[in-house]
Amino acid sequence: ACVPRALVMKQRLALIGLAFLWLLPGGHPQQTAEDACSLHILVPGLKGDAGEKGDKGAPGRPGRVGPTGEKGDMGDKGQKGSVGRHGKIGPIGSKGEKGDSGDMGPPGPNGEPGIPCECSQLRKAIGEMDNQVTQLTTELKFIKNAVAGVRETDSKIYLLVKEEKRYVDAQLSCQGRGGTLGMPKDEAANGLMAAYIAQAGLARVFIGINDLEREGTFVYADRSPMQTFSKWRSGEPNNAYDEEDCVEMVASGGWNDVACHVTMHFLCEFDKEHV
Ligand SMILES: [Ca+2]
Ligand SMILES: [Ca+2]
Repeated sequence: ACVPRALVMKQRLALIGLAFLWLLPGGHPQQTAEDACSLHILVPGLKGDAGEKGDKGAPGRPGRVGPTGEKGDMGDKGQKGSVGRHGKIGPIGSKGEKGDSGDMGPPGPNGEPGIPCECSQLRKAIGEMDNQVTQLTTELKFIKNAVAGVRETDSKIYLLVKEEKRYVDAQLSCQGRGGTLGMPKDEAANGLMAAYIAQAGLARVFIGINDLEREGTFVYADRSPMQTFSKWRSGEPNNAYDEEDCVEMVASGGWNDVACHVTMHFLCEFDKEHV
């Protein structure tokens, strides 16, 4: 009854082990089980007096974490912190709208005096430009006439120039464009020129026939002599007042000798080869 249960179990196991050992041939009997039994089978003595109080023990291990407590009241607001560092530079913004124009600035200082001009050269240049303007104006008139319409045959182009000129100037004007005053050398050419004059609504124009060099001997503007063909109106040429050395054509196609210094419109002709 004094032996604890665990010890009894040990004793039984020891006895079984002992029985095995006895059965084994040449085996050595073991004393261990018997010793262990003798050690444990002790009779307790009388209870002694209470010992002195021992020293305080070492602190125990921390206990388990307790359940979450109830939420406490909010504390007072803390003090404002110091200003933080500058942040990074942000992305470039979109382009703004165009602003209003600024006020006009003050006038700048006067410039330094210029170098005296080569006035004679400038005058010469200006004079040349004036001439060019005059030339271009004349050219423009010619082009206007040309746009108004020309007449042409297989070999010739005829142009009525609606500028009033004396015979010599009229001839020069035609020559300046590479032609001469119109020279009707046959019926066909004369008819065409007459129709042209009539359609233009003109009464008379200078044509390229004259007897300037030798009275009574009419030649064409290119100095070629009269051939068999002529279209003198009746009674012409009459050399009236002894001064009629140039020739006009009237709208019907007839010729008449007239004074060269009178001014009237004129008719130029151009060889197509030379245009
Ligand atoms: Ca004459
Ligand atoms: Ca006459």
